Amino acid sequence: MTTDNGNYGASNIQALEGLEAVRKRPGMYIGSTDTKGLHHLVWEVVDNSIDEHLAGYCDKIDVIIHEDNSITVKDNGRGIPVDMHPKLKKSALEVVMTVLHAGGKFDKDTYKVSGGLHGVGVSCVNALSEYLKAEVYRDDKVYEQEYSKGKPLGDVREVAKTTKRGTDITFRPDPSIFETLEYQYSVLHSRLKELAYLNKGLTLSLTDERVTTDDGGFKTTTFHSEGGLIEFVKYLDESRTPLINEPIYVVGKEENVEVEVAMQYNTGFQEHIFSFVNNINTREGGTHVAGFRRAVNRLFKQYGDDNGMFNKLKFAVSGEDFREGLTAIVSVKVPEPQFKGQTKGELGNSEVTGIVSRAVGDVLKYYLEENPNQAKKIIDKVILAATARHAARKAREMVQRKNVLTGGGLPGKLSDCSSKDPGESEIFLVEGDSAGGTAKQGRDRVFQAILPLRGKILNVEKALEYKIYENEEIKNIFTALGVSIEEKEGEKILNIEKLRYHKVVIMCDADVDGSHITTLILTFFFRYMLPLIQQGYIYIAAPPLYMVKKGKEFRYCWNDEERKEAVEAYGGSESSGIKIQRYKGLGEMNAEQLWETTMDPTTRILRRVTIEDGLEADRVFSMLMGDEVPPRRQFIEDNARYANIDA
Ligand code: 0RA
Repeated sequence: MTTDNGNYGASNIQALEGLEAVRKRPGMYIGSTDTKGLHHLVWEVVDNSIDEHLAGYCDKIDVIIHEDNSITVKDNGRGIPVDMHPKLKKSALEVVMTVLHAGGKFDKDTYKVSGGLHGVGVSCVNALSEYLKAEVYRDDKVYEQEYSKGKPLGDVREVAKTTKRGTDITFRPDPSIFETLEYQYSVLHSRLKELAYLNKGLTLSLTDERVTTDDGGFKTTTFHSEGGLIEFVKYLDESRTPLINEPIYVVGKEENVEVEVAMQYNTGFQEHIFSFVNNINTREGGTHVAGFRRAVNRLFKQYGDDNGMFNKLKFAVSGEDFREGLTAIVSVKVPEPQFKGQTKGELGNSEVTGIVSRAVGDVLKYYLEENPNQAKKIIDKVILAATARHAARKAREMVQRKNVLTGGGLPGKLSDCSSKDPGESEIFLVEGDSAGGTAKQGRDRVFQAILPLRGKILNVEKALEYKIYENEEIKNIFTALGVSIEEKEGEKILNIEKLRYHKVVIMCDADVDGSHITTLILTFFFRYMLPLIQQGYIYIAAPPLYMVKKGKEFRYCWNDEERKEAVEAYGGSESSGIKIQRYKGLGEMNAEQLWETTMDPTTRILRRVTIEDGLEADRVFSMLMGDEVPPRRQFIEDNARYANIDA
């Protein structure tokens, strides 16, 4: 950490665009005005503080949620400059806060999070805040300026002397812009935790002043990682059994590109590669991931060949065999990242492939030479993976060929709808044959199809891949939906061009077994049909929990609060002529009831399945469906209040 202020002057800051545009079309700048956009405001400010850390000037960032859902982000960076901007005749602080894209850091040699993927600058946060205060600790003085909807409420003032250095930004999002104003602790928590792993040595904290603890303080968590990515990989693999004793760790730097990788093999079958560029999660990978894969393929292939370890195999090993049971984090810092792809989640800089490949290759070469026992464990697993892949392909081809032979025959258990327009068609995956029967009677057969699933479907998290393609229920899901797995250049891809329904609705009982089955089905979609989730085709039906009845009048209720309201509306306490029926299963409703509560598009509640945080989703699925019991129990305890536990 250095303590000087660098060679920064106000003239570096350029004025570009007005803030009215941001208020007129906020979605253009922060993506949306829903809860995602609301949280985006925090990341915009935190990103600027992280930049200070990357530049070597900041090792502490505090985020506070105040009681009124306003936010303060404090850092001990250099402090936003306050000197006069020569052209604009305004303080640099005012320029940074009121002029779009005036972040002020145009130095190409520094790594920037802000101005990267979502970076639109703190001025956007200012424009979208009913109130904002910037406090700057710089040159032994405290400066302050306040704003409303992006407009200064006065000049920058010197308000005190100080020995501190840094910036505090407090903002209250504008209620006329945002659909919701409530900050979610868990959302801020998971990203700040991730940032701690990605920036070892940096301390971040989150305080929630809306929640007081038993000792009278506020709910607060501090994030700090000395082990960085090594600890991150261990955390992600928490509920998996490691294959090698310690993660393999890579650091390297070439042409101003910093490379950091941690990788661990576990005894499972999935590949989990997460990647970051300047701390931003690149969901679609890119050149850095390509470089990593190249090195893994090259080094393990070479090692296996040199030692005659693949001699017994009757077919060639392929790239994915080297990545089965591999969990890795590839993090690079690139001065001028180019993002491409549909959601700008893919790194495009071509020079990065070679740089990562060399850095990882050097370490792996050394590792394999020095650790022959670990190397053997990995290569044995690669051989097993190749064998299993061969079997899985045969099983898959068999299923898919059979479909072609029988004219793409649909599963016998499917009661299809008459519409052939996927845009209006829905399929209900229903727990059990009996509820399936009721759903079949209750549905609108024009656009609603029913596929009953027998009991608990296979836990794909634990099963070998070929078992999955041989499983009756899973085969039925593939054929009913009209999707298939194809191989292109050795990579498996899901072909959803012929998807037959744009709503795939999981409909299970509202009890513990039902939740378990829902989770099993979701795990399957997450691991094998992820694009369907990503494109918003997967839904969960919400059958009611109660019917409250008095005489001929009745109401359906989806939670305990509604039940209480209904009882009150009928003018009584629960015992006084009021009947309450608790629906334990779909089977307790008749066809008409199931239609009007759960299937009728005009009255039903459907919850669309979305993925907020890919890394966390991955970890949670593995934990819920994996072998280790203690983390699962902990998760269920922590989240019990979200679920309806049925004793
Ligand atoms: C412009 C220039 C410099 C730093 C910052 C802005 C800055 C912005 C934020 C937002 C939150 N915390 C921040 N910390 C710094 C460079 C300053 C210099 O060179 O002295």
